[in-house]
Amino acid sequence: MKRQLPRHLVLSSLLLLPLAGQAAERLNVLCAADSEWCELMRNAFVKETQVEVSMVRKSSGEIFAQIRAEASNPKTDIWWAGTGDPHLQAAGDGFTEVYKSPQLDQLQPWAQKQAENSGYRTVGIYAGLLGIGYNPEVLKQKNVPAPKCWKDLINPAYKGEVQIANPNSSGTAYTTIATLVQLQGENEAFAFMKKMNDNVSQYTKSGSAPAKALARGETAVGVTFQHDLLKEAIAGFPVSVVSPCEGTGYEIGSMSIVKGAKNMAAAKRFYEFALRPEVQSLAVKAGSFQVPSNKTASIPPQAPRLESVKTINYDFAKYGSDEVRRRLLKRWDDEIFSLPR
Ligand code: S7P
Repeated sequence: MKRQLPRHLVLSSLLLLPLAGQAAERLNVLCAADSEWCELMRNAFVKETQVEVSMVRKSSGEIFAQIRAEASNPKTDIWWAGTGDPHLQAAGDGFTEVYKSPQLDQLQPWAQKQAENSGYRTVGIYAGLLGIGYNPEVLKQKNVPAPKCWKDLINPAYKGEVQIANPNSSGTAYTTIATLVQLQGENEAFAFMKKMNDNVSQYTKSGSAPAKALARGETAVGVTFQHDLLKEAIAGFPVSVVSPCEGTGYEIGSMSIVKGAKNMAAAKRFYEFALRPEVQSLAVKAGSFQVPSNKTASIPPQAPRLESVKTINYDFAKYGSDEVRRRLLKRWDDEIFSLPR
């Protein structure tokens, strides 16, 4: 004889089915901005959408390496923030998804250009200027002058007093190499970096670490983004910001959806969320002073503006290409990182 469940149990199990089947929406984010801003974005998105977000902060080069390693079985859905070159390299290598946001025409021309350059596999979310920082108190103690130009970084007076990141992990440091190469020519830039190596105390993992070391008085001079230096200065630390006299490079901080993302719908929700003007305007609450890409987002009054200093005409398509980024990083490993310090 067939055994049957009591009728009331069958009904209640049926009623439970859609609930049980409806797993909470999830999203895995790799974030390359300052951890305070990453956290703010995560909390704001969770509050609005109730999506379960797992977010990890890493430097741009590290994220690129992770996404490349996971390409056949992606664990990440969206890569938010970080310098644009590795986003462009990932686009060129086919690791990221083509997606054209309906908000694209609301973005600054440089953010739209970043999307075009990548075949719409990435998009600009903010812009930031590269610079040199110094701690005036440390310089005074050592009785050395403040740097004004890139060329000052090879002054022997700064021996052991310069911090800059390792370009393999750090997008900031790769932006610096690409900037020096565009300003001086490739061989000249490598000769310059060799001389600068005599002054470098350490190549940090993260690009903003030199700004934090300056704030703590652990180094006299650091190369990093001007907004990361400004964050320390605004927090009250003795950090001064210099836009190098020869001209400087800049980043188009970017965002990309990972190809084959397991949570594609949630990734697109986050993408649209991150392009909205009121969401971009939140950055200042986390002490992030980049220029936002949405034309109607508010620009923090302290934000270093691209048009206010001498900038190079940064060739993002070239320096974000797989061939050029890979080659410059290898050359840096072979010719600079291998040198004694
Ligand atoms: O802190 C903000 C910021 O400078 O961090 C991003 C950049 O990837 C720095 O991290 P790494 O150099 O460690 O990769 C920039 O995009 C952003 O402006």
